[in-house]
Amino acid sequence: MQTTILLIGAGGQLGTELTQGLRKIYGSDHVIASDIRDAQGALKEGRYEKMDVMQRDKLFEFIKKNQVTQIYHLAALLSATGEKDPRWAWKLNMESLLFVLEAAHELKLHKVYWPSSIAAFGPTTPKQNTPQYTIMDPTTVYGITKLAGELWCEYYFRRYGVDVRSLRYPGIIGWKTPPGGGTTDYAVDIYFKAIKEKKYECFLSADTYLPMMYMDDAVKATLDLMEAPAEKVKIRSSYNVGAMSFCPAQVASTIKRHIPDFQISYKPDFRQAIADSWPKSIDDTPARQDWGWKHQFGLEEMTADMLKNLSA
Ligand code: AKB
Repeated sequence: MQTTILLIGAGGQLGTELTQGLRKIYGSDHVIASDIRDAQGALKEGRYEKMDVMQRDKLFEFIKKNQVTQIYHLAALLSATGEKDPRWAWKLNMESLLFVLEAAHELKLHKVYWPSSIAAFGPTTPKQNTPQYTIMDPTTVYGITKLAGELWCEYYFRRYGVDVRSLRYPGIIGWKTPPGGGTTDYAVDIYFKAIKEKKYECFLSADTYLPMMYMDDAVKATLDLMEAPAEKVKIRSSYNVGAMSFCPAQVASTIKRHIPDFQISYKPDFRQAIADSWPKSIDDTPARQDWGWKHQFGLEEMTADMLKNLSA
């Protein structure tokens, strides 16, 4: 049977770029982007379905009708927006994952991808080089859904043999689509504002270190994991993946080397407590050993690429 991939939540920051990456590999006819909203930008250039993942029957019907073989399920409320409506964040993030896992089992899909996050860790997790296996005590509803979701993925793999794969993303930084409601969003906003206004007011304090990754690396990590032979994917909850770790003051001084009159000020809000509960850097040895994960971008290379693309 040929491969047909459905991306759910494709209109988001990562979904838009993953759709483009998958279309390059499998061809536009074999990749269906979907989201609750109408298609935007590059998503219009291929197959697109306006779809609400919470409508289980319609989702199942669509999968059958289109002979979908793989799902990338990216729809979720992130850490900051989740705190505004915890009950809805729980319902959307958990029920949609269960619908996708049930579909994978009942309709015999070949593979499922679901993203976890550093938000699955918490205040008593070791903060430096956070290991793959350690204390996980998330404080946000988003983090709770990520930890529970990881356990559900592993359960479906062990009990039903569903080939489900997952990564614990750090903050992801890209220039094509703005992020939507996360705590790491400052690291994207700062570049947009540096170009437009030459100044930025940051909602985290100057020395808040967090693990981060450039979009190109995030897409590469996801595709590398999904293309790896099943026997190499030894962790079926979710893999730690790292690339770099920095704080707002470091991004600001890197930007200043390109835009000397750039100014940053700090006004921490409720997102500070969320950031303080997360790891500062990640140990991703199992991902590197099992399926060869290797990042390419550090802060300097990413800053040069972000500013070049945003200016253009
Ligand atoms: C967020 O900040 O909520 C996300 C994440 C780290 O999962 N970017």
